[in-house]
Amino acid sequence: MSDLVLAIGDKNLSSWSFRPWLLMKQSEIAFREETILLDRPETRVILDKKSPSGLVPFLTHGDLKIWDSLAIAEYLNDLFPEKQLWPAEREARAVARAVSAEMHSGFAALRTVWPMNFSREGLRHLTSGGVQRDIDRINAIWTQCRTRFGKGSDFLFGAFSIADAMYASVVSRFVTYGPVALSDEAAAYMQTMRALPAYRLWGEGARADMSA
Ligand SMILES: N[C@@H](CCC(=O)N[C@@H](CS)C(=O)NCC(=O)O)C(=O)O
Repeated sequence: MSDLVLAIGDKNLSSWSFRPWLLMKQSEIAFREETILLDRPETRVILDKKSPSGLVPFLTHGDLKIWDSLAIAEYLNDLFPEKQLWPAEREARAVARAVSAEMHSGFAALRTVWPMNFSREGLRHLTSGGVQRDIDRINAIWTQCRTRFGKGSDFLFGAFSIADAMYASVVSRFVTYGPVALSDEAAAYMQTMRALPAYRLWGEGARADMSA
């Protein structure tokens, strides 16, 4: 049994949990998952007791707890250097870190107005309040990364990387609230992500959470 335990929220809702979960599944890193259902009367007490930040996701490794999606990804990169979770080439790695940090700290309008609702499609499409600006910026990022670093491959930087995991919940939002206008490269990238076995597995979990 693996000594890594990833605590996550509901698969339908918890966009931050989705990122390290997808990274680990897609990179074939063995782990056990622990679900802490959000928005329940008992959620706050459980999170305050178990999670250093009071949020999910957090990763437990022995007596160490690492919280925050991007820090978890960095820790996994340190633990498993052979998996090359960041691109091997220096310039690609620098840009992959930049777009991952931008996702982590930005796109507030998209994240607020279009919250992840993984199992739903065709929800009302509001692009006010900065949402369209966020969509345009993400379209530019996906297009530029695919064109400059990911050409001839399926992902943003060639092989699947932390950057792809960081943008996975945007793919889900575009499905739920779209269609959105994307370049051919960005649209193809979305399809690649949606077809990943790990992405689909998360979707099955999201639908199961909904019917629980
Ligand atoms: N910056 C954090 C954000 C984590 C976060 O906001 N998690 C949400 C769920 S997606 C949460 O735990 N909310 C607690 C609650 O709803 O009570 C990360 O990257 O992991």
